[in-house]
Amino acid sequence: MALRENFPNEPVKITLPRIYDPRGSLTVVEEQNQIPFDIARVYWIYDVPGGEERGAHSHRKLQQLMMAVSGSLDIEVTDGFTTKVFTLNKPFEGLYLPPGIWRRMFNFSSGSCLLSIVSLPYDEKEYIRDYDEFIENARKRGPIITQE
Ligand code: T46
Repeated sequence: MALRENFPNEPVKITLPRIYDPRGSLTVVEEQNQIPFDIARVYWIYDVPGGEERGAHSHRKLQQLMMAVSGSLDIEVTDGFTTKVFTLNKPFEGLYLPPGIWRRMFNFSSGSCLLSIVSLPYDEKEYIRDYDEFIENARKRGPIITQE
């Protein structure tokens, strides 16, 4: 069965392949192998001043994998019902986010770099940046995040 059919439809941390070598480690992400979507775009966030936050939006259809390829940061995610905080601090760990998740990134360490691999080209119309609109959509749709 294809990875996309088996993959959890909620925010989940995944451990990526780590290829050890005396020369250093290498981590790889391939579409339909570690992630359940085809890669349309890659961007990275760096030089974040101490105390700054980013995000505060959700996506209508976009799926993504985020990795702290250096340093660390926290990501708070909510589906409008349940809120969780994930810490990214290893270059071989990623956080998968399906559509419909409001996210906020904070606690960026000095020198951190947040790499994001996403399923769609950039399109501002694909964002929900208004929290009230997000909550209205969430109420119509129902929960995404499994409560532990
Ligand atoms: C997300 C987190 C992790 C572009 O022109 N092209 C792009 O591909 C992106 C991602 C952004 N932009 C422009 C749009 C804004 O004028 O760059 C500016 C900053 O974007 P934004 O305020 O959305 O940045 P963040 O850090 O709040 O969010 C970004 C992504 O937009 C978002 O999808 O999940 O990083």
